[in-house]
Amino acid sequence: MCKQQLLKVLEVVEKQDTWRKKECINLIASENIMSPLAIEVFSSDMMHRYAEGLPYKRHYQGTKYVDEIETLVIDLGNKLFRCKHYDPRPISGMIANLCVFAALTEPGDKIANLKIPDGGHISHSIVGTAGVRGLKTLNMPFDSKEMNIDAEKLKKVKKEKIKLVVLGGSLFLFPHPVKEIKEVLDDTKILYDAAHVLGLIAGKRFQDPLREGADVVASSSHKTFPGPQGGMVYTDNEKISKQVAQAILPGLISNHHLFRLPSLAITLIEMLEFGEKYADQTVKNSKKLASSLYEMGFKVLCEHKGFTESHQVVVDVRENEGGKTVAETLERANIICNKNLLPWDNNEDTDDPSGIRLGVQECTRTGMNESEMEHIANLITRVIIKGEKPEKVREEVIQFKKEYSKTKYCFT
Ligand code: DSN
Repeated sequence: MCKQQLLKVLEVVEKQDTWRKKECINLIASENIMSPLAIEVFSSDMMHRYAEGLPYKRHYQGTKYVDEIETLVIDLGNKLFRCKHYDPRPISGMIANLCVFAALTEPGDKIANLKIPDGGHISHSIVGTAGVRGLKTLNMPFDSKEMNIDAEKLKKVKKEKIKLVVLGGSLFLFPHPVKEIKEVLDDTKILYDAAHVLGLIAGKRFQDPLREGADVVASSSHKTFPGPQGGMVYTDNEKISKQVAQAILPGLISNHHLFRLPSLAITLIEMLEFGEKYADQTVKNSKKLASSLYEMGFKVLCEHKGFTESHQVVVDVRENEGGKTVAETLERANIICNKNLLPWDNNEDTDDPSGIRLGVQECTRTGMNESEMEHIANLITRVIIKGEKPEKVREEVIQFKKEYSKTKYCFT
């Protein structure tokens, strides 16, 4: 029995590695692949150890090399994101948001957020992390044609007592109007959730939230930023950094999953070296995938704005049987994306929303450029619009993927 289960574990892992890594076109906008070097250092002895606290001020002995790596990570984070206080300890993007909520709000306070169908992440909402903190929420006005926050209309809610504005999100095509919102809500603190676009920010290809007026940035480390799964918070404000540090320990995280740190260090170095080229190609690719899908007959959002300025392409597939069926049909062809709520959906439509969301960052990391985006658009069109059997297209996808087995924009 025991042996059978062991063999099962090995078999399932091998299947995962073959299928998702070697045979699929991966278009989930919140995923990425680490570089070979980052993978190599991922399973160091640090995975077994404890190091509560800050480097060289730990609550445990035996941490001298962890201290060295974490100090390096902090220095590299400050350099890449041009900030003064980079903290890599939050163990996920949601926890990073919670650390900021714990630092800057009290239960009962009100935050301004985006509704989930407008792109807000669940952690910004009362069904998620904001609710766990006991916060109330005020949904910011959203222009679904422009796919952005309506800063003008936000002026009307200025009188509402808002403790924190949360920008950034999961459906994120265009830079948010950080500067305009700072002007409207002057001394209200702004948290910018950079999880989706962190790699583009690092590559100077999206927006620069701290320079535009955000007080603090929280993020995960594994979407457009191709690091190990985890989180981070950064700011220029010393007081906020100390409040966040207090929220981290003793508040929310004891040990901060040390095995991530060497891989994070490698990723930060590689993003300093290759980040601009990678971010640039990512945005070129998303624009090309979007325009190709549009020309082939799909209702891609925001044609009038060039479709996207991020890694994401958003398609309204109500005419094509809806988000659930389209995403499931594409999976049968080994094209992996997710169904997604769009602004005109209700929260309750989660099981079968209007849209699909495609992210090109992982394909870009494997060396795909504009011509490959056109090819992918064609494969999607054949399955969804022309009605070709997904299983037949899957064979072509497997062959196509063989050409893209290496990771680019990194040291080899
Ligand atoms: N919900 C995830 C996504 O945007 O895919 C991120 O946590």
